[in-house]
Amino acid sequence: MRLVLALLLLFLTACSGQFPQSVFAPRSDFSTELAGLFTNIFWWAVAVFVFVEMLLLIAIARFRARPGAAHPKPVHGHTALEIGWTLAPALILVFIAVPTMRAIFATSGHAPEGALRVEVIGHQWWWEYRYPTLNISAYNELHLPVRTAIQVDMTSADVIHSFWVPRLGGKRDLIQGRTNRIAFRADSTGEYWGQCAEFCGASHANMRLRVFVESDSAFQRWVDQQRAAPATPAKGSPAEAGERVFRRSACIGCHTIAGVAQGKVGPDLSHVGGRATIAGALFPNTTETLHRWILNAPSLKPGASMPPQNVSPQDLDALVAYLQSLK
Ligand code: HEC
Ligand SMILES: [Cu+2]
Repeated sequence: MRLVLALLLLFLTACSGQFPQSVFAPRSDFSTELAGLFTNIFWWAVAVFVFVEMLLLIAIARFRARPGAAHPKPVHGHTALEIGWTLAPALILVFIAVPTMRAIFATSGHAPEGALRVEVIGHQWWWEYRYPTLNISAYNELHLPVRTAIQVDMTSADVIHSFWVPRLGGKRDLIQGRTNRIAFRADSTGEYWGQCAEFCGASHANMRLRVFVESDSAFQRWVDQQRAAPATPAKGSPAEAGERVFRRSACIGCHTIAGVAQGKVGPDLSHVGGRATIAGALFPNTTETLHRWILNAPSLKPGASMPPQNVSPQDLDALVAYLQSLK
C-alpha cells in the first residue's frame, strides 16, 4: 500500500499541469533535438528489453529442469549464432551512436550569422545577463525574442554554475576564466523556468532563473525600457525619500543604480521595479518580500551575500517605494 502511494505521488508530481521544467515539453530547436534523441534511444532500449525478456521467459518455460528429463545438449561453436549476437548489438549501437553524434554537433553552440548574443555570468546565487550588441543588462530574468537565433556565451564570477532551462536549452557549465557556449532558437513565446544545475554552495537550490520569450515588439519595448535612465522620483514622494535613504545606506557599496550608485557586488537595481521576481527568481517582487529581503536576506536565502540591513521601518517603506518606482 505504501509503495502504491509512493508511486502515485511520484506520478502526480511528475505530471503537474504546466510542465514548468520538463525536458519532455521542448520549445526550442536545442531541446527538441535532445528530446528526440531521448525518445529514439528509449524505444531502442524498450525493444532490447522486450526481446531479451521474451527469450528469458521462453527459456524458463521450455528448458526448465523436469523430473526424469535428460540434461539438454550444450551448444558450442555455433557460428551463425555467434555472428548474429555480435552483429545485432553492434548495429543497435550504430543506430544509437549516429543520432547521438548528430545531436552533439547540433547543440555544440554555433549559432548562425546574425544571432543575438547574450553573455550569461553566474554569481553565488544569481544570474547576470549582458547583451553586448544592445548595450543592456538583465538580472535573473532573461528576455529573448521568439524565433531568433540566440548565441549564449557563459562564464562565472566565482564557482562553477550550470545554465539549464529544460524547455529551451542547456545544461552547460559556467566556469570562471572560460567561455562555454550554447545556441538555440525558442519557437514559442511564454515564460520558462530554469535553474543552476551544478552544486555551487548553500543556496544552489535557490539559484533559479526565468526566461521570457517575447514577440519582437514586446522584446523591443523591454529593451527600450532597460536602455532608458532609471526613473527619477517625483519631488516630495515617498520614492524620493527612499532615494535619499538609499544614497546614505550601505546599499550603494554593493548595488548599481545608474546615476545614483555604482556598487558591483549584487544585481544592478536600475530597473528592479520592472522585474517579476527577485533574488534568483526565487520570490515574487512584492512589497512584502522586498521588506523581508532588505531586513534579512540570509533568512530567506541561506548564505545570501547581502547581509541583514539595519533600517528603520520608516526608511524601509521609503526604500521599497523607491525600488518599486524603478521600472
Ligand atoms: C554587502 C553587499 C550588499 C549590500 C550592502 C546590499 N546588498 Fe542588496 N544584494 C546583494 C547581493 C549579493 C544580492 C543578490 C543575492 C542573491 O540573489 O543571492 C542582493 C540582492 C538585492 C535585491 C534583489 C535584486 C534582484 O533583482 O534579485 C534587492 C532589491 C536588494 N539587494 C536591495 C538592497 C538594498 C535596498 C540595500 C541597502 C539597504 C542593499 N541591497 C544592500 C548585496 C548587497
Ligand atoms: Cu549556481
